[in-house]
Amino acid sequence: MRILTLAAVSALIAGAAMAQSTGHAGHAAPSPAPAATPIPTPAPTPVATAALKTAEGADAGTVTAFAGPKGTVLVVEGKGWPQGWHGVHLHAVARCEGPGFTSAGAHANHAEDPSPHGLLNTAGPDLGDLQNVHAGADGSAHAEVYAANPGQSVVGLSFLVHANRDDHVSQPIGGAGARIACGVFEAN
Ligand SMILES: [Cu+2]
Repeated sequence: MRILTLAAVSALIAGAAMAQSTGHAGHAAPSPAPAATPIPTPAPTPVATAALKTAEGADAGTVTAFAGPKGTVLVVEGKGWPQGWHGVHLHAVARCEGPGFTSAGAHANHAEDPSPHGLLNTAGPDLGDLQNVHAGADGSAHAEVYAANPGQSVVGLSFLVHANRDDHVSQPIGGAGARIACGVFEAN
């Protein structure tokens, strides 16, 4: 019976590995997959834009809306926001009058769809609910948030930025606090 030294075992393992890789290399190269039938994918074009203003009328950035089959992607480019997290929502009235922006009304479609507020509310969300957006120390915010509003246009709605983070559960606006910036969606 042979006694294998550790070195011999290592050599055997290495040899086996080499044989394996050689075997793989010996296989015929796989033929390229047949070209898939191209699915028409037009480049997304924005359907609406909202110019955000603070209560004092200062430029607070823009929100650009892209309509998908089951909802709307909103590209948020904020500026001059206080550092930290901010609740943002679609509000039902396309009117942004400072200082409190109460002119923008409640969340979109509260009246037609009485679901409670909150993306994480077991009975929610309402149709104006969106993900929070974070602003950096320089006041800029860059995010994409998604509104699950199939077939509904954001034109005729406003985009509201709140002072605080939305907890996605509590009523009526997740504790998001004051309305600090607002923009009306205009069709592109
Ligand atoms: Cu709101």
